[in-house]
Amino acid sequence: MAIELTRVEEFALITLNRPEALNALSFALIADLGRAFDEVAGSDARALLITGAGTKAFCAGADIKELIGRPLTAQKQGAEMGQAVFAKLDKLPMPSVAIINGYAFGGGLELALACTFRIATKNAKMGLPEIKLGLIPGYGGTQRLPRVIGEARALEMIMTGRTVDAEEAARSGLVNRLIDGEAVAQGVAFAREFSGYSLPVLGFAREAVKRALDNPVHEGLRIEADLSTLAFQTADAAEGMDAFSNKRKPQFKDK
Ligand code: CO8
Repeated sequence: MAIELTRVEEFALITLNRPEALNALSFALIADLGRAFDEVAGSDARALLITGAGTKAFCAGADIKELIGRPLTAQKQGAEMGQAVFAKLDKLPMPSVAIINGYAFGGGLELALACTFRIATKNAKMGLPEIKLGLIPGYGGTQRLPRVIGEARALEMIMTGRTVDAEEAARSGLVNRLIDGEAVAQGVAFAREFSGYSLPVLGFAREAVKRALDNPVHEGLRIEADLSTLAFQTADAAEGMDAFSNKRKPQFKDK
């Protein structure tokens, strides 16, 4: 397998494992990812962390060598297959964190964009360079990047194909923060900032924010009212408010 799915304490960890090709996304690797996302979805992991093997790259994008000379129908099916696999990641019941430990180009950045959060080492470099190959992104980049950094910045990255360094990525909101030290340990520390909260309630928060970007504000406010009422109905909400009143630490049970 070109990926490894392991456990780091309460978290699932996927490591893209083709360092000789800078962890490029072969179609076989994408299929492995799909199976791994299904396994993580059914597990008790509090979050999923994704990183790249080796010291150079998170992921250098789609495997360019596999794309050359493909018939159009196969190319379209390939894009749809990649999009469907990344949609599984986007819809996991637990949050996900891309730990960008080097290059994240093309499909590699698109994979990171399908995660809930992105953190990056200070040497990380990111971009959607497809235009330099005569292509455009096909695994969700044209849709998710503008939702993360806005239309103008997304168009600039996609139409110039330029590389963004870690500092710029943090300034533009492309990554949530920069990390120092052992990358997976930093990912664990980042995930612990939210992973003790109620998973279903975290899910309502993710859903409400995602829907904000697809709906006019009056619709979004209605969705927020519905989802915040659903959160209020959970046993975890009762526990959280009771713990506050009694000045004790809440014990959330994901119910
Ligand atoms: N695909 C296949 N092999 C790759 C890729 C890739 N994306 N990136 C790197 N490799 C391979 C290299 O060919 C090389 O292998 P070999 O030693 O056998 O020649 C090895 O990895 C190391 O790479 P480099 O020697 O190039 O390493 P450098 O440190 O000099 O450069 C870079 C690193 C800058 C990351 C450089 O490798 C690079 O520019 N890579 C390509 C980045 C890119 O253009 N990515 C976008 C790909 S297109 C895409 O992701 C979406 C397409 C649309 C999707 C729809 C599909 C159906």
